[in-house]
Amino acid sequence: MATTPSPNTTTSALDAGLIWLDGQLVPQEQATVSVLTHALHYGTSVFEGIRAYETERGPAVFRLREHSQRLLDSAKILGMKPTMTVEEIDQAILETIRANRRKSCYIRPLLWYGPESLGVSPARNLLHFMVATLPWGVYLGEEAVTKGAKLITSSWRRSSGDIMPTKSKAGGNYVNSVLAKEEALENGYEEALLLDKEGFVAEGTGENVFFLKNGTLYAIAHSVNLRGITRDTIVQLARDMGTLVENTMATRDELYTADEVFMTGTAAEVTPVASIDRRPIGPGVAGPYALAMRERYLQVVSGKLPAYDRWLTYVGG
Ligand code: PPE
Repeated sequence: MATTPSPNTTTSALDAGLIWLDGQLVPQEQATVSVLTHALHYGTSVFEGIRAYETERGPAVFRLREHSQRLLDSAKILGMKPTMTVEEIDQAILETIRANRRKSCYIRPLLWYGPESLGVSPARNLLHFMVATLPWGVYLGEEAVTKGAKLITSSWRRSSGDIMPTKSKAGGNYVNSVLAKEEALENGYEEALLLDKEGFVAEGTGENVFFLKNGTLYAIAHSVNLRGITRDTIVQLARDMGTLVENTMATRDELYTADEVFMTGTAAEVTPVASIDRRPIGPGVAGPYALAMRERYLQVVSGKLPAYDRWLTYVGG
C-alpha cells in the first residue's frame, strides 16, 4: 500500500521555531492538530497577518494593538467567544517573537474551532489559539516591487457581504482568494484584481487598492473589502505628505486610465502596479508616487520617523 506521510509528521518548509499554542510555547513539530479539527472541515478559523521590523531599538511590531483587536472582531463576527483579552493576544505575540529571537518576521495568529465534535454546529467545539512567527521577505516578488506587479481582473468575484462575512479575516473566506490567486499565477500574472458582484473594484487577494489621478490619491472605499490597517496607514501618511486623499468606488476601467495604481497590505506593504489586464498603467512601470510611498512606509515601520512611533510596539528582551 502506498504510504502517505502523516500530516503530523510531514516536515514543513516553514521555519516557525517555537509556536505559541494554547498558552505555551512548543516546537513547531509538536504544534499539530487533529484531522477532525472543525476548522479543517468547515473553514471556521480567523487569523491575522502582522509584521515586526528591525529598528535601532530592536524589533518592533507595527500596529500590534489594531491587529489584535481585528482578530477579536473577526472572531466576534463568526460568533466565536474567545476568553482572551486584547492585551493577552498582544503579550502572546510579543513573547513568541522574543522566544524565537526574531529581528524581523511575519506573525500569524490564528483562532480556530477544535476536534471536539463533528458537524456544522461548532457549539461543542473548543476554541484554540496559536501564534507563529516566520521569516518572510517581499510578498509579490522583488520584481513586482521594483518594476510593478502585473494584475489581471479575476473571473472570481469577491464574495458579497450577505454571503460571507467579508470584514472577518476568516479562513473560509480565503477560498475565494486562493481561487483568484491561482488563476492569476497560472496565467502569468502576479496578482488578481477582484471585483464585487456589482462590478466595482473590491481588492486584491490579500491587498487593498489605491490609484492616483491628477495628483489626488483615491483609496478604494470600504465595501466587501477588508478594512486594511496598511490602507489606513497609507491614507494618513499621504495626508501628512500634503496629498489630497479621497475614498471612492471605482470600476476597473477607471484604474486603466489612472496615473498610478498600487496595492497595500501587511504582507505586500506597498506594491506598485505596472499593468492591469495587459494595459499599462501610466508608462507601465512602478510609479514614482508609489515608490516614494513605499519608501516612506518602510521608514515608518522601521522606526526612522519619530512622528509615527505611536504605531510601533518595541518587543524588548
Ligand atoms: N484584503 C485582504 C483580502 C487581505 O487578506 C489583506 C491582508 C488586506 C486586504 C490588507 O490588510 P492589512 O494587512 O490590514 O493592511 N492580507 C494578509 C494575508 C496575506 C496572506 O497571503 O496570507 C496580510 O497581508 O498579512
